[in-house]
Amino acid sequence: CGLLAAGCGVFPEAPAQDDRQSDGDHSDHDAAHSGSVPQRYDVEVLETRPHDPDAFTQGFEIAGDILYEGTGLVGRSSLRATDPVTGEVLDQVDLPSPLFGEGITVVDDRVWQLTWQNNVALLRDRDTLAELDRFEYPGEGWGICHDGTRLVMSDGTDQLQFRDPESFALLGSVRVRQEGEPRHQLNELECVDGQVWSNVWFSDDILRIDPDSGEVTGVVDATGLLPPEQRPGADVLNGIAAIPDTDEFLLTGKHWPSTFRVRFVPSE
Ligand code: DDQ
Ligand code: CA
Repeated sequence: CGLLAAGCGVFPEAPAQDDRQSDGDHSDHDAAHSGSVPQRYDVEVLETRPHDPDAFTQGFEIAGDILYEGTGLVGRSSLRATDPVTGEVLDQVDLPSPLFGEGITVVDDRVWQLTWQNNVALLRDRDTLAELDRFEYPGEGWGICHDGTRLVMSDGTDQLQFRDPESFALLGSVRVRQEGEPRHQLNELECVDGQVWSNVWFSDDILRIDPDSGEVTGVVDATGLLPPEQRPGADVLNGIAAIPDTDEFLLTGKHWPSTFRVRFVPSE
């Protein structure tokens, strides 16, 4: 069984009991959880496409004909406009040191780009990628997506924050629970049809989260997506981009040489 697959026992990141109890909606007897067992999915690979292995992928999103990608690491962070099919970098702006780029999301003619521990979000022009403004926030920045109304942001904890897409003001937050247990280290995000998909750092799980309740309603097991011959030099899975008007996604990872066009298929 996979590390976090159903029936495999305790989650490695499971917190202390009192953390659970502070979330009053979830009692700790099994009956209360039985109605909220997430649907399990496997990954069906439809196509393998090139990806720049130098990219420490932190944000990944398709808007129009462009696959926008944010990269991290100090001195190597960027925002790129790429061709979603060939992976070719069509345009790129670099972040000045010491900024460490994180998630990105497109809102109309702008692009939001988070930073990891620099406490600043960059607002950019979508066409030129040029920086327009900066907004400060507390804590870390990990993933971000736009649900059509709000920004949804992860910060490495078990929470998702909701922010105003114009002012970046904090509107609220929700704690993410899988059968009553917190899921921490939520990373790259993708907003699709009112649901939020999230990578989990150092895990091959991709979660589908109901942003209203914080409930994990689906778990994709992406174990083995990157073939063994491509693993040397590659870091973790990170990068979910929904392909508009399909049920397909592009998935990649940090320093992965490939992007995979995939579909999530229920496993039972
Ligand atoms: N995060 O993307 C999961 C939020 C953080 C990734 C941090 C990776 C640190 C790498 C540091 C390398 C220094 C040479
Ligand atoms: Ca994404």
